[in-house]
Amino acid sequence: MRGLGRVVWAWLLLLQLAGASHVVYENLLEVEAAAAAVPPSIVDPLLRTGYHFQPRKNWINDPNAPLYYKGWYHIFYQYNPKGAVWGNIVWGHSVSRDLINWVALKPALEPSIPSDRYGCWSGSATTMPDGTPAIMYTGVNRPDVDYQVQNVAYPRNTSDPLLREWVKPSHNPIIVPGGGVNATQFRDPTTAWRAAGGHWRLLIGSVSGSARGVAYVYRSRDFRRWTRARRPLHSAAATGMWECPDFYPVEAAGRREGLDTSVPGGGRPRVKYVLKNSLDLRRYDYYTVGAYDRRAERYVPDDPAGDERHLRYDYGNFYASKTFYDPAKRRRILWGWANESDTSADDVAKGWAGIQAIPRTVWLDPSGKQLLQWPIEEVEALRGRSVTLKGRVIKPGQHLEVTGLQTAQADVEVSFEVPSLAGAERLDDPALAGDAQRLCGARGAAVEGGVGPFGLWVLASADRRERTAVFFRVFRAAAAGSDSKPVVLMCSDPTKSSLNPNLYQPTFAGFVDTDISNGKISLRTLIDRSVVESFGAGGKTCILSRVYPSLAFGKNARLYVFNSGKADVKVSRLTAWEMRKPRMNGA
Ligand SMILES: *[C@@H]1O[C@H](CO)[C@@H](O)[C@H](O)[C@H]1NC(C)=O
Ligand SMILES: *[C@@H]1O[C@H](CO)[C@@H](O)[C@H](O)[C@H]1NC(C)=O
Ligand SMILES: *[C@H]1O[C@@H](CO)[C@H](O)[C@@H](O)[C@@H]1NC(C)=O
Repeated sequence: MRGLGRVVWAWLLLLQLAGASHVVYENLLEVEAAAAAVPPSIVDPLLRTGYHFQPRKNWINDPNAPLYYKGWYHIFYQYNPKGAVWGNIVWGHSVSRDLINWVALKPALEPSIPSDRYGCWSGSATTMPDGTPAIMYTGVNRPDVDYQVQNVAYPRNTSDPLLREWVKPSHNPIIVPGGGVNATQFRDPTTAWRAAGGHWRLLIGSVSGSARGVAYVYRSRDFRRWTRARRPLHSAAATGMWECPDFYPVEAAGRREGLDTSVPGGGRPRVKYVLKNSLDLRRYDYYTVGAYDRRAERYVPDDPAGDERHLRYDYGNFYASKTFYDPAKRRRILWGWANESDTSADDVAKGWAGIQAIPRTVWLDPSGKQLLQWPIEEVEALRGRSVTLKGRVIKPGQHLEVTGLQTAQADVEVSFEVPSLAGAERLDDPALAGDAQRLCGARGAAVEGGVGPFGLWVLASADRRERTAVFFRVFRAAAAGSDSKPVVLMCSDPTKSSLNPNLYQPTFAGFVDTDISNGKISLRTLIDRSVVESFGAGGKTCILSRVYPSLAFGKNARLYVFNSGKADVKVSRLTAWEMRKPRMNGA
């Protein structure tokens, strides 16, 4: 609308200057017609998310120090109280009984002491033996250089379950760079864990030399004086700065129960460890599963090539994540930040930027090789009206609309069955075979395949000019003999998600390490106006995309199942639920 106004106004001005000539008037009509075809602004409030975490307005990034205390869940977040772009960062603070309905409190940490005067950056919470939480966070203490130190803060009143006030003791900063550590690349302390003799350990992310990512170990007896261990817990060449490291134990294969970060490791051979780093170079979160040698204070990934294999929590828009152990339900929960995919100018006009992905329960897959992730069960309390389809066969080139409910804000679970995998395409280009994102870029949702692409078109317009495709594609592995396992690719393709220009709309994709020889695979997608957050094969592969439809929003958003392969695909069962809006920080 604003665009149209500006163009017409410019032409009217020209008209006045030129005199009302016939030619100019004709041009004006043409310009007006062209402008009317420009889609509506992405500032529309119908594109603001309904049930994903965000403050009432302004910019957010990393989730910080998630914790549970006296019946309340707390989430802190990097927050700009003054606008919808990064800057003026403080620790926003919200509390919840159920991780779904949120109440915003005043910021918990703001620059106020010499060691955080120029920044209160990311950090983590650790529960002391007496049950009191402590927050460790990075402060910037110089105006000219981005010099990073680590500080601690404690609750002023431990009787207050909302932990409204935080105190920074005078012995801050408690960790300063030194001994060859790059002071401008030294941040994001982890939750501390207890080692032998009750001593504390924690990690700080850094980079050594130009590109070796490093997680340094610090030790303390009293949580006050910290010294760096001679060798880092782990490091890897060519990975760049390791932001927001996270390190935690998981129960061996298949047990969903979470473990406290300080779980005693001795005598528990069935405990594995996960090390996650947010790679500043790539802006995604990568993890490995491995063993923690407490004596040597070293972490060794099970897969020797793990640091290059690039397992990701999420193959889409998901960064700076952090887990915490929830003692109330004995599970480990993952929070991660998803930024916007529009322009900064759009964000300023909207007045907000950034959301947190739906909190996910994480546990180790029975294979022991990767994690599984699933939206916390509390999300299901938001489910409203639903529609179920059963046993519907989608023929090649066909699609099926799911009608009878609004789907701009919805939760969809589908079980697919492919009767025959015989027609699967051969995956013979080695450059694509090892790179899911490139493979999906080359064989997107619109490229006909053998088995697949099949899946969902979400946030689709009635004419389907706009649609975001979330889908699978099955390939026959090329090299290793005819009996090798079929390769399953999962993609989120937003290249047709909006008629609006200037959006960042990359195809995101990951391989799904699942045995599809019985033809079965499932998909769950949480749709939330400008978020499409998908979980393939029970949470083996997850992809979050941000999209801003110009037609397919509000009541106009439609949902379809599609099959653009050459083989039949059966929807054994599909249930879609409308999702209610929870209390969200007063918005
Ligand atoms: C501490 O918090 C409790 C519970 O909210 C409150 O009743 C008490 O007045 C607080 N004490 C102080 C000193 O603020
Ligand atoms: C520290 O890191 C920055 C950013 O990567 C780099 O420019 C600088 O050269 C590094 N300093 C040292 C002493 O390695
Ligand atoms: C999110 O925004 C896109 C588009 O601007 C950038 O390309 C990403 O790098 C960015 N992601 C993060 C984690 O900052």
